[in-house]
Amino acid sequence: MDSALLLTLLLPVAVVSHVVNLPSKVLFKVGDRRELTCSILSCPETVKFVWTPLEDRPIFATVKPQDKESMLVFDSVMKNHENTILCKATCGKETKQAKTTIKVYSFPTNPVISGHDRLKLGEEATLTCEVSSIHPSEFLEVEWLYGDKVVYSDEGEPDRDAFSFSYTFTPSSEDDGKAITCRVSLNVDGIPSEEMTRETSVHMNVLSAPHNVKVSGVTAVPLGSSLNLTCEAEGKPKPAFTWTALKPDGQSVEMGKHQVLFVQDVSLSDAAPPMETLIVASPQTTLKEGDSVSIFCKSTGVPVTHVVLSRRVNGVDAELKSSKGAETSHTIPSVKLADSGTFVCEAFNEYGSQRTTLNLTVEAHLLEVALQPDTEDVLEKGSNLVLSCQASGCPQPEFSWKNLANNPILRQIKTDGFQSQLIFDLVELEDEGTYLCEVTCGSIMKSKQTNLKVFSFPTSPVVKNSGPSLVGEMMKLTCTVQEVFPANLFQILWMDGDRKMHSETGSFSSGTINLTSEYSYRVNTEDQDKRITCKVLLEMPAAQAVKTASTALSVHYPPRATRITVSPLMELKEGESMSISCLFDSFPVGRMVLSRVMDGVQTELMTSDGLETVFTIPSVKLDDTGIYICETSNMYGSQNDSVEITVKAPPRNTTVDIFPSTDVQEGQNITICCRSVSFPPPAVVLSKLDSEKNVYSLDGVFLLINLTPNDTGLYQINVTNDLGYETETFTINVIEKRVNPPLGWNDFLSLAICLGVASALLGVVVYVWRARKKGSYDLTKCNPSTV
Ligand SMILES: *[C@@H]1O[C@H](CO)[C@@H](O)[C@H](O)[C@H]1NC(C)=O
Ligand SMILES: *[C@@H]1O[C@H](CO)[C@@H](O)[C@H](O)[C@H]1NC(C)=O
Ligand SMILES: *[C@@H]1O[C@H](CO)[C@@H](O)[C@H](O)[C@H]1NC(C)=O
Ligand SMILES: *[C@@H]1O[C@H](CO)[C@@H](O)[C@H](O)[C@H]1NC(C)=O
Ligand SMILES: *[C@@H]1O[C@H](CO)[C@@H](O)[C@H](O)[C@H]1NC(C)=O
Ligand SMILES: *[C@@H]1O[C@H](CO)[C@@H](O)[C@H](O)[C@H]1NC(C)=O
Ligand SMILES: *[C@@H]1O[C@H](CO)[C@@H](O)[C@H](O)[C@H]1NC(C)=O
Ligand SMILES: CC(=O)N[C@H]1CO[C@H](CO)[C@@H](O)[C@@H]1O
Repeated sequence: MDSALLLTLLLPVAVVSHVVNLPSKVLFKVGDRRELTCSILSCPETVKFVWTPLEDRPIFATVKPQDKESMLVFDSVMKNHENTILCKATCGKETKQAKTTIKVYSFPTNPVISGHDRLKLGEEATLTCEVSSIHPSEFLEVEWLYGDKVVYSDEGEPDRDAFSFSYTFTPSSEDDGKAITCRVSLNVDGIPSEEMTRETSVHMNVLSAPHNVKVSGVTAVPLGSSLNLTCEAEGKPKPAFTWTALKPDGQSVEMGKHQVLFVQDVSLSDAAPPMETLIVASPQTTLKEGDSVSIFCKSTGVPVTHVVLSRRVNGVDAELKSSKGAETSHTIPSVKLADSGTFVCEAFNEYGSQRTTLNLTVEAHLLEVALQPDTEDVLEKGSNLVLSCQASGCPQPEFSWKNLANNPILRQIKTDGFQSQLIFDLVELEDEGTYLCEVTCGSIMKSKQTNLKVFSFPTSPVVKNSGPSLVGEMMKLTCTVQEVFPANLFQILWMDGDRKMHSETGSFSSGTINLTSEYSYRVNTEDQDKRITCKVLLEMPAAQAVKTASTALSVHYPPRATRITVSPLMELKEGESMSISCLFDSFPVGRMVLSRVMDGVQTELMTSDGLETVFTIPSVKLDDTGIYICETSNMYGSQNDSVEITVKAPPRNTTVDIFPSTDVQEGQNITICCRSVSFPPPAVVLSKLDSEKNVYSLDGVFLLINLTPNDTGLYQINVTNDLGYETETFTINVIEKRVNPPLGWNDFLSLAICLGVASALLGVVVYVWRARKKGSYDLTKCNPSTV
C-alpha cells in the first residue's frame, strides 16, 4: 500500500523535464539598479546559460553566473535597456529557453509652472508647464486645472524627452490668488500608482494699474470751512495717491499724498472749473452703417452745473442734448455715413468750462451680392427655376428684384435674411428676360443680373407618309414637332440611316409653333421597308436637344424579274421528268399563270398566288412540246417570260401501206407509204434484202415503177432518227409477162426518185408535218384511190 502511493507520487517527478525560471516581462525605472535572474533549479548539475538579445541592440548588462542560475545586473537602468532577451539554459543534454521583455520608464520630477506670477489684468497671458526626462513619452497626458475644473488637456508624443504645455487665457481680477494646477500622468502599466501622476499647483498673481478711481466727499462748502475729499482706486500692487489742484491759470499744485485730502479754511482759490470731462461712444467710435451708438458726456472731479453734448458741423457746434448735472447722453439707433464727424462734450460750472471731443467714424458695409444662376440660364418651358440672390457683408440687406424690360414680376419672391429667391414654378415663355437682384445696405447698392432664355421642345416629332407608293413615284413625308420655341433655333433633318438627305430650319416666331417639314422622296424598289428618320435638333448656346421619329417606307411595284426556267433541260426525251419553275418580284405579291402554247392554242396549266411556283411533269410526252409562258401580274401591271420545250422520241408505231398491192403484173407500178411517230423527223430507207441497194426517202413514200419479176423479193423499211430506228419488212411479188423486156434496178431507182415530184403532181398527200404542233412525224394518207 505504502509503496504503491510512493510510486504514484514519484512517477510524475521522474518524467517532468526541467523548467527555466524567468519572468516574461519586467518594468524598470531609469536610474535604478536591477537584476534579472534565469534559473533551472531542478538540474542536478551545473547549468550552462546563454543570454541573447532578440532586438537589434546589445544587452548592456553584466552577467553573474552561478551553478543553477545566471543573473543579469543592470547597474543603472537606462532607456536603451529596453529589449527582449532570450535565456538559453543547458542542463546535461537538455537545452531549455525562456524570454523576457524589459520595458523602461522615466518620470523623475514634478512639472514646473512658469508665467503665473506677473499676470496683467485684461492682457492675454500664457502659462507654461514643463516636464522633462519622460519615457515612454507617447503615454504622457497633461491637464491644466483651474480649481477642480479641467480647462485644458493634451498628450505627449513618441521619442521626446521634454515637453512644454501652454495654457493661454486673459486674467480677470477674480483670477488673482486662485490656484492653477498642472497635472501630468505617465499611463504605463506597472508603474506604482504614486509615481504615475505628478502635479504642481501655483497661485496666480494678477497685477493691475489703478482703476475705478473715485473721489468722494462734499465739494461745495462755505468759505473758510474745512473739507475732506477721499480718493478710492483699485489696483495691484496697491495704488499710491497724489492730490493735485489744477488752478484756473493752468498751474497744477500738489496738495497731498494720502488717500484722504483734508482742506482747512477753504478759500476761493481752492475752487476749480470742471475737470475730467469725458466723451465716450459706446460700443465704439468706429461703426458700420446701421449700427446703434450711444455717446456719453460726463464730467467728474469737481462739481459742474450742466453739460452740453453737441455735434460740430462746419466748425460750429450744434447742441444735441444738454442737461443739468454732470452727465448726459445721446443715442443714435441706426447710424448713417453722415453721422461721421466730431462730437463735443462741454461741462460748465461757475468757475469755467471744459470741453472734450470725440471723432465718430461710420463706415459703409462691404456689401457683396451673388446671384445664382449667374449671367445666363437656358430653361425648358414647364421646368422649375429658383433665382437665388445672396448678400454678404451687410447685417440687414434689402432686396429688390427687377426685370430689365420693366415688366412687372408676377412670380413669387421669398426673402429670408441674407437671401432672396425669385421662384419660377412652371417656366413660361413670358419669363424670358434679364432679371436683376438689387441689394441695398445703407448707402450702398449693388446688383447682379442674369439672363433667362426659355425653350419649348416637349414632345418627339411625328412622321407621316402619304402611304404606299409605286416605284418611281414621289412619296410625301411630313414631320411635325409640336409646340416648339424658339423655332428659328430648331432644325429638322431627314436622315436615311446616317445620311442626311434634307434639312430645314424653322423661322422666327414670337410664341410656340408646330414646326413641320415636308420631304418628297422618289421611291425605288430598294427602299422597301427602309426607315427614314426625322431628327429634330435644338441648338441653343447652353442647351442642345435632339428628338427623333422614323417611318418605314412601303414601296409598291408591278411584277419584275419574271423568269421561267426548266430543269433539267429544255430538250428532253419522252418519259423523262421535267420541272418548270417561275419566279418574279412584285409588291404587293401578285398572281402567276403558267400556260403552254401549241398550234397557236394557249392552254392554262396552273395559277398561283406567290412569287415562285414549280410545275412538274414526271414523264414527258411528245405532246408536251411547246412554248411555256409564265405570266405574272399584280394591280400595277404584268410581265411574262417564256421558254420552248422540245420532247424527242425515237420512231414508233411505224406502218407501211403498199398500193395497189404486193402482188403485181410485170410492168406495173407500186407505191409504198410509210407512217411513223417520232421527233425529230426520221429518215426512211427502203432496201431489198437480197441486194445491197437502198433507197432513201425523207417523206416516207417510195414509188416502184415498171416492175420485173427480178424485183420479186423481201423488202425492208428502216425508219431512223437520232434516238433510234424501227423496221418493217414485206414481200413484193411480180408476175412475169412475156411481152416486154424487164427493167434493171437502175431504172427502178431513177423512177423512184422521180416519184417525189410525181406524187406531188398526183396530189398524193404523203405526209403532213404536224409535228411542230403535235410533236410527231406522221406519214399518212397515202390515198390508195389516187395512187
Ligand atoms: C475731516 O477728517 C478729520 C480726521 O478724520 C476730522 O477730524 C474732521 O472732523 C473732518 N472734517 C470734516 C469737515 O468732515
Ligand atoms: C478729429 O477729426 C478732426 C477733423 O478730421 C481732426 O482734426 C482731429 O484731430 C480728430 N481728433 C481725434 C481725436 O482724432
Ligand atoms: C399644334 O398642334 C396641336 C395638335 O394638332 C394643336 O392642338 C395646336 O393648337 C397646334 N399649335 C399651334 C401653335 O398650331
Ligand atoms: C408577253 O409580253 C409581251 C411584251 O411584254 C406581250 O407583247 C405579250 O402579249 C405577252 N404575252 C402574253 C401571253 O401575255
Ligand atoms: C402506237 O401504237 C400503240 C399500240 O401498239 C397504240 O396504243 C398507240 O396509241 C399508238 N400511238 C400513236 C401515236 O398512234
Ligand atoms: C408507171 O409510171 C410511169 C411513170 O409515171 C408511167 O409512165 C406508166 O404509164 C405507169 N404504168 C402503169 C401501168 O400505170
Ligand atoms: C436501220 O438504219 C440504222 C441507221 O442507218 C442502222 O443503224 C440499223 O442497223 C438499220 N437497221 C437494220 C435492221 O438494218
Ligand atoms: C429483165 C431482166 O433484167 N431480166 C433478167 C432477170 O434475171 C435473169 C438472171 O439473173 C437475167 O437473165 C434476165 O436478163
